[in-house]
Amino acid sequence: MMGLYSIRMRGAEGGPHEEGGRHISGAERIVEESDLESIAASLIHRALQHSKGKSDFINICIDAVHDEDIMYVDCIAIEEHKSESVQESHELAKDLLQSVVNYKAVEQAFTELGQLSGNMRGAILLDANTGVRLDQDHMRGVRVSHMDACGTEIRPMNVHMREALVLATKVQSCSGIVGELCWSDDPDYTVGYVACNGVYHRIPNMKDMGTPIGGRVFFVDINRPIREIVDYLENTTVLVRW
Ligand code: PML
Ligand code: MG
Repeated sequence: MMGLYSIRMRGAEGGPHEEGGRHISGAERIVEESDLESIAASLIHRALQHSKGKSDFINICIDAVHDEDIMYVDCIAIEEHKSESVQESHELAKDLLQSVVNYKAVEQAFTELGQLSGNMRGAILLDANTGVRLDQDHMRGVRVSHMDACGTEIRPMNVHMREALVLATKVQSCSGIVGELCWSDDPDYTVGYVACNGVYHRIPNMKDMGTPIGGRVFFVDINRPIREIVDYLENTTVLVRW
């Protein structure tokens, strides 16, 4: 593919993120030059019409992607789970994560997400053996970026799932990361997931309807410099093949 651009949007209310604004929405695509203008318009629309509020700060950043810098990764497998309650969902998520993450670190992840007083733009990084927090900027976290999917979608999915699956696939492809836990910060979206062993475990009822706080935790289990992991997640361009 030639002529691709990375386009990234982040929107906040009460000023820019770096000046204490509240994170409203972030999204990104990797698209052909001819699609840039229409995608920019749709990203601006998202920042302005979000269920979490209306952004009064919107940052759009566009840069060309060079073909030789793109990594292609196959989409991870999807498993749909059933659950009747938040408690049942959290127990299931904990069981799944414990195949790759120490019990203490799993518990710590739920504590961290449960204690958030506001939404982070990025994810929390935890040591999979000890549960110790590894990322440097505790307000921002690690923001996975420079990714999209290519090819024909494998099945119908809503925008939440599409974006989460792309992100989770990039994160699973990062050497040193063994698992991920996520539920949405959108008050009206309660589906979340656990990703581990190359599988996206989609779990309903990960939080109560109306809860405006959510987030992500990545579990690190390798002696690799954190800076390398963060650099891969934030800067390496990954296209997920459906
Ligand atoms: C988000 O919206 O920030 C996370 C969404 C998780 C998507 C889960 C799904 O529907 O598969
Ligand atoms: Mg969101």
